Amino acid sequence: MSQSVAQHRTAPPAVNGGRLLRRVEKLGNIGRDAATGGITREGFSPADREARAYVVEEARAAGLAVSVDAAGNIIVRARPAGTTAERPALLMGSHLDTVVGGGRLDGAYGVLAALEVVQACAESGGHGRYEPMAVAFTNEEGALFPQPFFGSSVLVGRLSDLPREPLDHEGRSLRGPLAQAGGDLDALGSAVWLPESVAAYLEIHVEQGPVLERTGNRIGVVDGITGRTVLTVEIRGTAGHAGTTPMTGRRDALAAAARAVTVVEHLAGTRDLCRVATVGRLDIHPNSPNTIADTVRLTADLRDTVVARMHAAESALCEELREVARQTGTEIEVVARTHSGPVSTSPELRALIEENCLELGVPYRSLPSGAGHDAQVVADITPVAMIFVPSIGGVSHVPLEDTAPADLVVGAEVLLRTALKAAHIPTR
Ligand code: HGY
Ligand code: MN
Ligand code: MN
Repeated sequence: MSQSVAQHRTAPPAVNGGRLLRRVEKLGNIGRDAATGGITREGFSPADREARAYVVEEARAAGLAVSVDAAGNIIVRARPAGTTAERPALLMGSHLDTVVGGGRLDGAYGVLAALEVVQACAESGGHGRYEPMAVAFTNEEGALFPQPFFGSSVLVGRLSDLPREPLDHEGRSLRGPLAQAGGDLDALGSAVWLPESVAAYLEIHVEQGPVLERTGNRIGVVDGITGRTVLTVEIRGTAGHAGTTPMTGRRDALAAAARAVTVVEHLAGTRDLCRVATVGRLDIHPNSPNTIADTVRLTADLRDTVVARMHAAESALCEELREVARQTGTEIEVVARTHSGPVSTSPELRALIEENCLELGVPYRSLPSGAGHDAQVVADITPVAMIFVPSIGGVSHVPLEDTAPADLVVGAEVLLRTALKAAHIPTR
């Protein structure tokens, strides 16, 4: 082993399972609804800030160096920048924000497992060719501000994909909430990383599906991540009295929205133009029982692993919406679009994950991800890999989302060993 690869070696890094599970438990109480158990920490909300503060506090208490970039991403490393020879990062992470009423592991587990790996490396003192770092990306879900993958998009430099003034669903600016998270909308360029500054990106995540549980595997080696298009559609009609306005001549935005929701469902259903298609959010104005709605905003979430199918589904949707507008006398406009392409993960990193599963005697299998992840954005600048752990009952984005504690710990162990091998740091 050359001196440059391993210096000041003490015991090799090891995951502290108890510490990881305690942090998962604590973080799982932030933004939690006592009645339903659901977690609501929309990106840049007060609950999201509370979760971020907890992770920063834990990292600093562990003696790690913490910084927050202009996108609000939290970066954790063993030493402050400049105190060791700058080496490319072996980046690991995920997100702390959640959907409304979601689970306590989606994203959070990946951030805490990455923190555990960086802390274990710092405690062991091992050095390698790359520097293990943890990142908590901002606004992966896009629950409040509909710019999903905000933090990872900035990190890879996709600034032109983002609106100049990002607004939430009610039209409020991101500027203030981003500043409260330590970011700066006018300095996003300072948060962009050059490809040569990252050697690889690893993300561990709950599967959010049934495959691992059904097939008796404890680790999922993700081979590809689905593409995803999210359209925000605005339907404009005319408000009126529900009792005195004749049916003929109405421009009922909610009746038009009802047709639009069915159109979206058929894209993936009867028409099989894409794998899945969902309208998950509907904002109605004035949302009054005895008033005809004049404005409705809805989100259409289309997914597939084939880019051409995503494009076909999107154009079919726009064509059908023009027809709905004609039939209902409303105006229908796509007011925002976000596209995340499907990506394949790195075969070399996948091989390392499989090697570690064999060494640990942990059953594993490869599988695609139907969920989107920051990894598919970070793939713009570096090879990526994802490790899944089983979701009990295959559910996610709901309060019942859960994973066996032993699976959370073994997943972190696989992440640690993969990071060490990828960073050329000797393992046990
Ligand atoms: O929607 C997704 O696939 C992810 O949870 N952001
Ligand atoms: Mn999610
Ligand atoms: Mn997630």
